[in-house]
Amino acid sequence: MPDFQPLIKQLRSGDARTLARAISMVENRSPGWAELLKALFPQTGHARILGLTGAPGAGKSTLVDQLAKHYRKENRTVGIIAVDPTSPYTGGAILGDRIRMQDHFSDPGIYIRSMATRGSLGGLARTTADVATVMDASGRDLIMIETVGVGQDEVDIVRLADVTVVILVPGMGDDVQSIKAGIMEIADIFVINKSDRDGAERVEREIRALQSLAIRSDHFRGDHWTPPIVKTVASDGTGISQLAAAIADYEAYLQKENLTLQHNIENWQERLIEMLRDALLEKAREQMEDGNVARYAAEVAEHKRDPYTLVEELVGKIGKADS
Ligand SMILES: Nc1nc2c(ncn2[C@@H]2O[C@H](COP(=O)(O)OP(=O)(O)OP(=O)(O)O)[C@@H](O)[C@H]2O)c(=O)[nH]1
Ligand SMILES: [Mg+2]
Repeated sequence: MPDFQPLIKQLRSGDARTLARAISMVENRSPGWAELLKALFPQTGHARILGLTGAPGAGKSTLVDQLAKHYRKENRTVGIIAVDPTSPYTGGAILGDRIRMQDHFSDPGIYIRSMATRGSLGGLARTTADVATVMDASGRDLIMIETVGVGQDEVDIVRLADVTVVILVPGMGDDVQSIKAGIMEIADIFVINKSDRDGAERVEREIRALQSLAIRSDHFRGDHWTPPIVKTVASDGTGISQLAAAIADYEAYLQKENLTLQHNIENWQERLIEMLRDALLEKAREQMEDGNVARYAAEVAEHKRDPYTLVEELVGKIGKADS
C-alpha cells in the first residue's frame, strides 16, 4: 500500500492544491484511489454535510455563497461541491458563479469544487460521496453540496447529507405541485428563495397544505420533525441568518433526540449497498471478457440459453474467483 501519510498531512494542513489533487484522484478513479480513501476514512466524520437542491436557476449557488459567507464569519471552514452545474465551465469556474464566488477566491477557508460528471466512473452519487469524504478528511467543518433537483441521482446525493434544504421559488407554473414528491419528502428545511417576487406567500401556503397531508413519519427518516419554511432573497442576503438558524435548530433537534447517529446509519446503509453493487458488477465484468456480454445477449435473444441460469452461473463464479 502506498504511503499516503505525507499527502494526508498536507491535506490536513488545509492546503487547497493538495485537496484538489486528492479529489481529482478519487473523482477520476486514478490508480490508488481506493487506497487513498481507506487511508482517509479514519480522519472523517467531523464535517457536517448540507445538501441543497432545487430547480435550475432557483438561486442555489447564490444561497450557498451567502451561507458560506455566514459560516466564515463564525470561523467555520467550508467546502462546496456543485454537482452537475447547469451552467458550463470556463477555466474551472462555473459561468454564473464566477463573479459571485470571486469574493472567496482569496479566502482559503472556502474551497469550491464543481463536478460535471453525469455518467461518471463511480456513478454520480457515489463519486460525490467520495469527494465529500476527501473534503471531510481535509478538515473542512462544513460541506455544502449543491445539486439540481431533477432525478434519482439528486435524491441519492442529498441522502448523503446531514441536513437537506429544498429550494423553491415563486411563480414556477404549478409551483409546489410540479416539484417531485421525492424531492418534497427529503426536505428537512424548505427555502422559498426570490421572495422579493410575487407569490412567495402562495408557495408557503402550498407547502403547508402538503405538509398537513403527509406526516413526517412517512419521511424517509421518520424523525417527526416538521420542516420549517424560510423565505430568502439570496441575491441581497435577506433571510440567510434565519436559514442558518433553521439549520442549527434541526441539528440541535437531531442531537436532542439522539438521531444523528441513526441518520448516519441510514445513510451508510444506502451507501454500502451501492458500493457492494459497484464492486460486484466490477468483478462480474472482469469475469466476462470483452464482447462476452454481447455474445450472451445474442444467445439469450435466440433462446439458446435462459438468462436466469446464466446470471446464476456468473454470480457463482465471482465468489469462487475471489476466494
Ligand atoms: N430576484 C432574485 N434573484 C435572485 C435571487 N437569488 C438568486 N437570484 C438570481 O437568480 C439567478 C440564478 O441564480 P443561481 O444562484 O445561479 O441559481 P442556481 O439555482 O444555482 O442555478 P443553476 O446552478 O444553474 O441551477 C441569478 O441571476 C441570481 O442573481 C433572489 O432571491 N431574488
Ligand atoms: Mg448553481
